[in-house]
Amino acid sequence: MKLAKVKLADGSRRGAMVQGDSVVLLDFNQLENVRTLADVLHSKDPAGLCKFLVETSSEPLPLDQVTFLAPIDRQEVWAAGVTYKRSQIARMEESESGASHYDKVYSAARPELFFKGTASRVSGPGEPVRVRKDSNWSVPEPEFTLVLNPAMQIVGYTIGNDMSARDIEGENPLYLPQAKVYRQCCGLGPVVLLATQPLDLAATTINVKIARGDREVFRGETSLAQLNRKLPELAEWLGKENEFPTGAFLLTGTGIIPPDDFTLENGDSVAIEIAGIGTLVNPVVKD
Ligand code: DO4
Ligand code: MG
Repeated sequence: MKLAKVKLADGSRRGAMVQGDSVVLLDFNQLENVRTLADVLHSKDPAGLCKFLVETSSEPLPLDQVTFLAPIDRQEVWAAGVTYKRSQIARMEESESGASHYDKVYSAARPELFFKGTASRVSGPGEPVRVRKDSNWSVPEPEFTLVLNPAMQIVGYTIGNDMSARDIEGENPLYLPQAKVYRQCCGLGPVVLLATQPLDLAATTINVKIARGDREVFRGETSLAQLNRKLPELAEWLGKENEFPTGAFLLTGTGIIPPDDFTLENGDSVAIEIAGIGTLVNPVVKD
């Protein structure tokens, strides 16, 4: 089951279930303790609750009659790093001083985890993601993303874009928070796929296409089979000695990195497709 937050033609924002080519609205006024998509995701039985919340007075809407919003409420956004071989190699090449750190963290028991942002820094489908003005080498990082409830259980999956300033990160590993966390630094959406079925890692492919005008300037592909960590292991490390009363999103790292002479430009468009979830498209701004 796929859940979303959508905006309707009259400007109202609603929770919804996506079924094929249509969107079924949910009525969040039926239960006192369910007001947001996060309340549904954090409930004991999100799928059962959604069926109960279906707004029977509305007809399903065609997908093109709604605008998909980032599926986040008050959760924190975190990210894992250097979880694919491709990322380990790229980081070691970009950073003279940090190379050994990236080398070691790839195989260390403790993964790299960093704070990526708050809902205020997240862009939904179609909203701009940003390249910092003080960066001349920035890339999108297409990442399979876990939706975690306050008990740190994986309740769903979505698509994440961990926008990254490679020059700032490469200059000094201590600049990582500035390379990673700034306004519009993260894309999320378009839907949350409930984690009710076991994942087929090899079939969960992650594709990115970057367009500049009508030209495709980069495309890449990987799959979860290339991920060097187990998904529950990443969630468990995030939850150690920490509390997430409003839940969390955890981006699980990138396995796709464009060549070193590639940087995003103002006006580019980034499309990330993950099999079984959908496609997250964002325009890029640098202004
Ligand atoms: O250590 C740098 C960040 C790594 C990262 O974001 C990734 O591998 O996806
Ligand atoms: Mg990343």
